[in-house]
Amino acid sequence: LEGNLHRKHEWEGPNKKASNRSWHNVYCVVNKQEVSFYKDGKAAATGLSYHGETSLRLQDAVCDVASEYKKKKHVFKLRAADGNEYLFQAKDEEEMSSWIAAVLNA
Ligand code: I3P
Repeated sequence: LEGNLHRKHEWEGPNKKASNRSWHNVYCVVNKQEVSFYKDGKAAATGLSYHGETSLRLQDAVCDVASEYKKKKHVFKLRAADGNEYLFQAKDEEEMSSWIAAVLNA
């Protein structure tokens, strides 16, 4: 699965809050037990990642609706085994469910 999502970095490691905590529109690609981030679909095609970020390993990741996050709708959270945690906002419930399923099945 790939497409645009709004992303907020919450944790950059166990007990380490992310320093850049604002929401950004990123193009996300879930593939082969990894999620990769790009500025847009064109950048994804060239393989040039968003701000040079490395892909996030999805093995043993936890992904679910961010029911405790009330400021925005259709938000899900993804916590990777390395302690990175992100919030993602989809455009509606259906899109959110598709992303959660894609992450869990990656
Ligand atoms: C952040 C930005 C985020 C906000 C975050 C701020 O500031 O306002 O939208 O998260 O709050 O730190 P900046 O743009 O200056 O980096 P929310 O939208 O979830 O409130 P936080 O630090 O409490 O997560």
